[in-house]
Amino acid sequence: MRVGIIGIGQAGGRITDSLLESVEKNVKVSEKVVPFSFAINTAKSDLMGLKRVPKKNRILIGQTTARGHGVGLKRNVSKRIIKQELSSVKREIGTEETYHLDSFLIAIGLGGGTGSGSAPALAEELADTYELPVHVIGVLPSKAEGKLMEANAARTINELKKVTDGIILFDNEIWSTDGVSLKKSYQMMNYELARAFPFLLQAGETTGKKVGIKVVDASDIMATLDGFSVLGWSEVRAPRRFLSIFRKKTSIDRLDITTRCEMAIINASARTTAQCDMKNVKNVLSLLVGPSEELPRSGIERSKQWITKAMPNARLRAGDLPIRWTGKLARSGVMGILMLSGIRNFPRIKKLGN
Ligand SMILES: Nc1nc2c(ncn2[C@@H]2O[C@H](COP(=O)(O)OP(=O)(O)OP(=O)(O)O)[C@@H](O)[C@H]2O)c(=O)[nH]1
Ligand SMILES: [Mg+2]
Repeated sequence: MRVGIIGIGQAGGRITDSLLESVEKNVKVSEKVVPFSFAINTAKSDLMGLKRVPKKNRILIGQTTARGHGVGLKRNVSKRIIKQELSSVKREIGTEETYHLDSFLIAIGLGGGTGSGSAPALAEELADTYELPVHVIGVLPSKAEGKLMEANAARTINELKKVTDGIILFDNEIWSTDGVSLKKSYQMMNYELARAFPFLLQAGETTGKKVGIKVVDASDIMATLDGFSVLGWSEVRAPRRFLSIFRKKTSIDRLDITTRCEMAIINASARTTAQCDMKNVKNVLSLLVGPSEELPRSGIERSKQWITKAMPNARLRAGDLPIRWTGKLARSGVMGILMLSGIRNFPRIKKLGN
């Protein structure tokens, strides 16, 4: 699956950087799944702090109004700015190879000013111009960030609902970490959000040598993403075969491979990017990732049974992606990924005043 990523504002830019890092580390030819990326901001320093988005694709907007310093949570200001600069932003995006794309993905902090104010107009324009689905990764502010951010988030969600094909939510309220610097906390959250992303994209590109028992493709991912969505992933490591006689066995060691697959999916459901009631889920996409010997048919079947029971009202699309882990994960193990979608009644969004 091929996605063009556009991050707007501070959160959007950083999340785009994290998604790119995750893709570069896990996909052989990263341009195949993410042909291009952009970062758009009213704050110059945010753009300069990025590492992966190509320099030529970092666009500073609103120079006469914001003077390179951001809009200080004022959505109306960034709305005016994007209105004036939409055609030049569009021209920049048009210089990239958009022909083979499956969709656009816009990343923003819902509670800020720049990303939240400009994403709806840009999303609408992209959908009209390219006739491609436009999805949004939207970060919900933590409660401690205050009423203004919550009000911004509520307004942004209302506007995005009308012009996009779906919003993937990430809730800072449940994922931020106390006792570390804000920078570190953002890094940890962005890692969490980006970790499973390359495997979802790869699953949608069935060109690899190894093909799973059951393949999910780009159209399955698109059909699943509808309305509000959340993502969850977890890794269950296999025991070390040769060293295991010297070590005390842990409960994980005793799990057989079928149970490890099921565990990976159950754990993924408990670690979603925002809280939701599983009874309200309309579409589920599940993906088991790992070396093919770790992905037995029985494991896939068992995890499907669990999902059907836990989410009785959902349509399930399930698949597996055989890969060899590299780097730190060189040890064997399985990753379970869940995309839960079509969710109504998000407790957190209700509280924002929607
Ligand atoms: N998860 C996550 N949240 C972030 C990150 N950076 C900022 N945020 C959150 O994003 C929201 C603020 O949005 P920003 O993206 O900073 O705002 P902006 O679009 O740059 O707009 P202005 O700064 O007002 O011009 C707050 O809820 C922050 O906690 C990040 O790297 N990761
Ligand atoms: Mg900013």
